Amino acid sequence: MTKEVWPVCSAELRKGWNFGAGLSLLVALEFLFEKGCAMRSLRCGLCILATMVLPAAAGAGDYTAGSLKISQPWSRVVPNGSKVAAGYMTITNAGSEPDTLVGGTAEIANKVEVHQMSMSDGIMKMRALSEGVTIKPGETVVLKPNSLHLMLMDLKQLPKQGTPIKGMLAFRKAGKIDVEFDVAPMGAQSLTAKKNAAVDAKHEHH
Ligand SMILES: [Cu+2]
Repeated sequence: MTKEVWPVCSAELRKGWNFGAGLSLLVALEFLFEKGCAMRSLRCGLCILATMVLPAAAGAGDYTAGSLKISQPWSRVVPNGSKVAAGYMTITNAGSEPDTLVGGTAEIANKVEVHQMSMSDGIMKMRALSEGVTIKPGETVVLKPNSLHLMLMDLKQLPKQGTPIKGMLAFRKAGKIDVEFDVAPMGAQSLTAKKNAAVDAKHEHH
């Protein structure tokens, strides 16, 4: 299990790992206090294993809302003076009914809308999706640069790299879910863009 998890180890997963390690410490303390009981010791041993493995498997930036799984909400730094920033994430619908992301909130913005960017006559155009974006059963929708995104509008504060933005996502059926957007550097194409760029550069040298 861990073998499949660690190759995608990111800052997020390491955060999860630290959290897991903290829990493990608590469980280990309980284990020491209760060592008189063999059954309990066995149970605690299993707890330790579980807390060490589960946070890594779930990822600290993943959220569940009903049958929806929201992976790694993120944003990126924008130029000084900018009044808008974007929110990105991957949403998978594991349920049997469609659901719709209709909007949300972000602590740094007065307003959040669902937007779509598309090419029209060679020009990138952006429009608000007043109906939101629907995720069909079994479907995965990716909000990413130059595509679907949440628009954080009328900013009260600029996104700061490394400082997560607290926010909320609103779904028609699953309701409201609190999330945090991790903040990537300006122009990043994904949360792990730095890593990918390094890999690409290496490939170009071949
Ligand atoms: Cu937009």
